[in-house]
Amino acid sequence: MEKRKFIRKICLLGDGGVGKTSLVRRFVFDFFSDEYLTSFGTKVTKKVLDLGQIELTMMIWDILGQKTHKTLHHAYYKGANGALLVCDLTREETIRNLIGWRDDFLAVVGSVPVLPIANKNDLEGKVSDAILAEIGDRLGQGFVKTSAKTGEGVQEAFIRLGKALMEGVD
Ligand code: G3D
Ligand code: MG
Repeated sequence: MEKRKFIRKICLLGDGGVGKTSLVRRFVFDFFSDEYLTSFGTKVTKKVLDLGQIELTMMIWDILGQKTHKTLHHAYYKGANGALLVCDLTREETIRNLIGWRDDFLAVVGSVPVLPIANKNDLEGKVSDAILAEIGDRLGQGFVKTSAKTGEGVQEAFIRLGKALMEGVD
């Protein structure tokens, strides 16, 4: 049977240096063939996911530079269908800041799936699971732990968001 095809926009949100660009690079093998820059400093990369009966083309929007949720252009969020909220497990403030990233994003796009990602799981000096659980509660779901360096959890994170985007589509 022919697969049903969908195209969805997702944003990578989170403080500078948490590993957003590294996660995209790890996830998307054909990184150099399918990218373009927007005029307001964003890189967009395309990745096709095979989700059984569904072929989902993810347009992955990545902010360039060290923007904060307060300085980010709303054109970055506009039309997004979901987001990965990325923090650095060794820097507590990047975890707490995800609340602001989430709130600003949802204020622009409405109610869409977001998935919290705790990156740099390969490093020493990580914050306690109690802190992750506290912020996870406030975000409404637990963190997926990843390492863009080793690849741990990276496919799982994007595929989990992809499936959430396709929920309700039959
Ligand atoms: P950003 O796009 O969120 O700003 P980057 O973050 O992807 O540019 O990553 C920032 C730095 O963290 C980079 O190091 C990158 O190699 C490193 N990094 C990203 N993900 C991981 C990870 O999972 N584990 C480890 N150990 N490092 C990671 P540099 O030195 O280039 O600044
Ligand atoms: Mg980056």
